Amino acid sequence: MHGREKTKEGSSLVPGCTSMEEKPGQPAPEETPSNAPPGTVGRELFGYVGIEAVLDQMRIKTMKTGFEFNIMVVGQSGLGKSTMVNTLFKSKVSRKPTGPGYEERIPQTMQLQSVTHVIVEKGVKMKLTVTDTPGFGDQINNENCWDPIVKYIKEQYEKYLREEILISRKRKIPDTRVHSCVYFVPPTGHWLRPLDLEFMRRLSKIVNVVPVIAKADTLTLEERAEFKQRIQEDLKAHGINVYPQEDLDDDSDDRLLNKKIRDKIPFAVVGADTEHQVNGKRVLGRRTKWGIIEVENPAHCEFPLLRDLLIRSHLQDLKDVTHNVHYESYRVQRLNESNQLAPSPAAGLLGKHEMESNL
Ligand SMILES: Nc1nc2c(ncn2[C@@H]2O[C@H](COP(=O)(O)OP(=O)(O)O)[C@@H](O)[C@H]2O)c(=O)[nH]1
Ligand SMILES: [Mg+2]
Repeated sequence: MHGREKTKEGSSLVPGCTSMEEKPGQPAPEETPSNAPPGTVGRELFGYVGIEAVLDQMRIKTMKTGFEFNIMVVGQSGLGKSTMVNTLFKSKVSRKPTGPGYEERIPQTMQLQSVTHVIVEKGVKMKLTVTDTPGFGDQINNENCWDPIVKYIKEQYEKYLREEILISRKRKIPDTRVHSCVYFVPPTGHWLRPLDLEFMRRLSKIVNVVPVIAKADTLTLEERAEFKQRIQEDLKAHGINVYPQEDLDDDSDDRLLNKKIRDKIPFAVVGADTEHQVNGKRVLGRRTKWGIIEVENPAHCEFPLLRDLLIRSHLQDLKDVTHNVHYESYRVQRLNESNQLAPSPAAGLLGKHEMESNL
């Protein structure tokens, strides 16, 4: 399975073509020896092909169509999920103007709700959607508290699948699939609770899970480091494969880069949607008795690492893994089920009741 298929400049586009240094415009040598090994014929015949021009075409196309990226936040009530959604949108991703000391009232989240912002930067358009989920953990019995979230994630795969199997497909299928699910761990400083382990175990099978230590300002730096290590051990011991999944690293470059990230996960984050004046600059932060904790300052917390991973360095990889691994296993499972249930695959897939009973 190829989770991380990336197009690297000048590399694997056409494996046999090594004649990039040949000058454009030069006539291709025609005299291909008849005993040439198979595979060299095309190269000899075409000479310089100019395949790297495809990179410009891809860039222009992406700029024109833009791209969609969907994040979901999950975790117990009161851990700062809704605040984090606001932090993401108010931080340098797309700074919304707010007055000093401005505080937006965050109502308690009662149902799944999505906020979408279209961000245009240097001509590239990104539609960023963050889905906020109601917290859990308030009930005495938390059994099956993951059901609505798992259902939502699968419903988005189902929507995509239904568009994909249509005979006349849309040129671009709207993508509401969750590309990354940020899981908030309470800052207890102890081990992971069985509830969090079970929740993440289930989620990690269907979506890219990025765990974070919530409200990290309530822990000292030493406590954060210790807790982080315990969580890493706990996840490993329980076989929970969070993002970036080790078994999906394609090559040594990937391994090197992702190892650094894996060592830092879960990020110890602080959320805030209030701006303060610090040294003449407006910063997003939380006022505490020790001063202002700046959420965008890497010396204060790891929110910048989370944002960079999601929106900068790993955005395309999160999308690739969602499509090639998570969506793919959903698709295979659904088509297998339909084949067993119905004489024709499409007939099975299009049965509404069947879909609902499967979610
Ligand atoms: N100390 C601290 N408090 C936070 C942080 N993020 C949010 N809060 C506060 O925690 C409370 C619950 O936040 P909310 O975003 O509604 O949590 P949700 O239930 O997970 O959506 C609010 O009073 C927030 O101001 C944080 O990083 N640190
Ligand atoms: Mg909330």
